[in-house]
Parts: sequence; structure tokens; C-alpha cells
Amino acid sequence: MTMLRDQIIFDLIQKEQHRQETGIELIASENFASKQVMEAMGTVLTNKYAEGLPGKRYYGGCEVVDEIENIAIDRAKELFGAEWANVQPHSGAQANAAVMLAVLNAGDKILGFDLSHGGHLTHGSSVNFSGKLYQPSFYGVEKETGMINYDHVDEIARKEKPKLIICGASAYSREWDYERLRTIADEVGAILLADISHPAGLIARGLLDDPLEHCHIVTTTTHKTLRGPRGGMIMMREDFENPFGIKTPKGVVRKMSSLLDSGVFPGTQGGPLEHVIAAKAVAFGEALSDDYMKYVLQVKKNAAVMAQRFMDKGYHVISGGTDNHMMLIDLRSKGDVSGRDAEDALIKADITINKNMVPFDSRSPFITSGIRVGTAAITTRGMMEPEMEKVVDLIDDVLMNKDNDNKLLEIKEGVNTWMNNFPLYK
Ligand code: DSN
Repeated sequence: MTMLRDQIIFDLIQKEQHRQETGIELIASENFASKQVMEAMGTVLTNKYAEGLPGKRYYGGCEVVDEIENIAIDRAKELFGAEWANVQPHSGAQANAAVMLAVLNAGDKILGFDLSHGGHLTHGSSVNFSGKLYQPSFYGVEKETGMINYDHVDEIARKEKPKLIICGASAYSREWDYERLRTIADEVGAILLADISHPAGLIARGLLDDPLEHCHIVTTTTHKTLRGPRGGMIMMREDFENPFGIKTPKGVVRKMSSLLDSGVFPGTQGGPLEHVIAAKAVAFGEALSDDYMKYVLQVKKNAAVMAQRFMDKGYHVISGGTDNHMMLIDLRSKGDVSGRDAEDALIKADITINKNMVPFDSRSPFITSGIRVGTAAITTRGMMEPEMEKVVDLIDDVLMNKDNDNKLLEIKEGVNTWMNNFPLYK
């Protein structure tokens, strides 16, 4: 098979690699996968159809991908202390869709963390399948503390009586009280789902509380703090014998694990991406290593230092700090630059963040009053505590000079030179 090399696309890939290498990456959901993780993705495994599960496929020739998927499952279980895992979801959103399809009927009530307070689209937003197919209600953070008040969650749960309670967030920097949430779920007979997409790596290595101890089901992405390929998965600690008596569409009561497997395939997905599953296996292997343990410890330390530096510079960090890898900054506290203007100015200096709603935001989701910042990616590049302070100083410099293009260019040149000290894929 001879093909002309598609220079247009490969030149653009090169250009993107240059962008990643020369800039400061602070998007809290991004990271840099290792070369071997990416190598596993770019393989012949992409050619293989393998609907079903290892040993129970709908296609022939699956012996090798069966071995690979079994290794991915075993490593995921070892990493999180899970008893069961499905590593096929293409993303975190797909994992959540599969869980909801498996355990809910259309029109059932769900209770999630408010998107505008840091939740996720798939936790019941009206523009997402989860808000269209099910009846959502939400809990949020308190205005004074920026933290979740679990008495309030309890109150809403008792009033709404949801069938599913979802915890986990895209922009919440604090620990979750999974034990209390399980008590609340038990009181109202709800299933408790934790979506740990953001802090998964810190949870895996014991740096944050363990949701698997209390939540019936746990979903995650594999590419954020976990530093694997773009993807998702579902886990359970115990093979809960379906205490809720949930039935299949044919009216049969089956084990929860079996319902969840069916929720993925044939429920919401077709053929699994075995090249990505191989890369997940590689990433889980890496995450079990001592090097990764050092990495996640540093991610957490770096975030704490960064949050403190923002506060020292006069910025309001929502909830007054962070327990994980990220923080949410309310820019109304200094300069009142909108999140959108901040994002635009920072990108001119090759510093990438995302604008983000802050709780009780006065601006729209397209403009916002805040930014979200995370340390997962820059820690992969080898940055330590002193670099965190410098990064905050650079951000402050940009925001205080956001309309001065010459100054922004000067900062950008400094950033590009500085990033040479933190080689990525060279
Ligand atoms: N886009 C992800 C994030 O940035 O947190 C959530 O889906």
C-alpha cells in the first residue's frame, strides 16, 4: 500500500507540537501523555473491530485485543482498588451516558452539581442529553465559602428524591465528602455516582479521599491528571448485586456490572477503540510507578503554591485555596478583567488557560468573570514550586497590561525562551 504522505496534516501536527512545547499549558483538564502512550495509539489496533468484551466478542480475530483489554482492565483495577472496570468508554461524557442509560429510565430524577458552580454538562445540564432525558435538580456551593454545604445537598435530595445523585466536578478545587453523600443517597434510595475525571490521578495514588469506598459507581476520563490517552472508563469496588432491582429493557434483573457493560455496548457505543485501550493500559502501568507517585505529589504541592501566590497578589481564589490540582480565580477581585479578555490576553503571551464561570457569576458563560488554572500539565514538564510563583507573576503581568500589545509580545518572548528549560518530547 503506497500513499502520498499527507504533508498538509503532518505540518499542522508539527505546528501544534511547537505550540505545546513553547507555551505554558494551564488548562486544568489537559496534560502531556508520554511517548509510549501516544505510540500505542498510533498502531494497527485501530484496524480491529471488537464489539463485546474480552472472550465474548461479536467478531473473530480478537485474541490479541482480548489480551490487551484484559491487561487494561486488570491495571485499572489495581490502580484504583476496583473490583470491576469497563475501559471502553470513548470519553468521560460517554462513560456518564452509559451509566445513566444502564441505571435510569427516561424521565427519572437526577441530582448533580450545578454547571455554573463548577459541575459538568453531563451531570444534568439542560443542553445535554442528561438534562433532556432526565429531570435534573442541582446543588451548588455557598456564596460565602465557595464550598459545598452537605446539609443543603441533603435537603434537596429529601425534597427531590432523585434516583441518581452525581458528585464530581470540572471546576471544584476541594475534597468531596463521599461518605456523607452515600448517607444522603441511602436515605432517599438513590444510586451514588462519582465522576472523578479531574482528580483521578491524585485519587488513584491516595492523595485524595477514595470515592470507590462509598460510591456505587465511579466514572473518569483517562487523560487529565491520569495522563493517559483521551478516553473514559467506569469502575466499581464491589460487584453490587443490583440492590435497586434495576431491570434490563427485557425486564430481567441483572448484576450492576452487567447492566453497566450493556450501557456501554450496545447501549451507547459500537466498536471499542482498541488502540486507545492499549494506550490506557500503558498509562495505567505508568500511573502505578514510583515516578508517577512523585509526579502527583508535585502536582498537588504546585497547585497549593500557585493558589497562595494568586492570593498574595490580591486575587480571590474561590474557596480560599485548593486540595487538588486546580483552582478557580474570580477576576473581579483585581482589575475586573472578564474571563474572555483574560483568556485572549494570556494567549497572546502563549499562556493557555480557560475562561470559566465563577459561582454566582454576573457575566454570561461566553464572557465569565473567572479563569480556571491547573498544574497537571506544567508539572509533567518538570516545573516545581518556584516556577509556580513565576507563572502567577507572568499571568498577573499580562492581566495588568492586557491592552498593551508590545508588553504582551515581550512577555511571550520571555515565555518561549523559558519553556526551552522544560523539554517535552525532544
Ligand atoms: N472539558 C473538560 C474540562 O475542561 O474540564 C470537561 O469535559
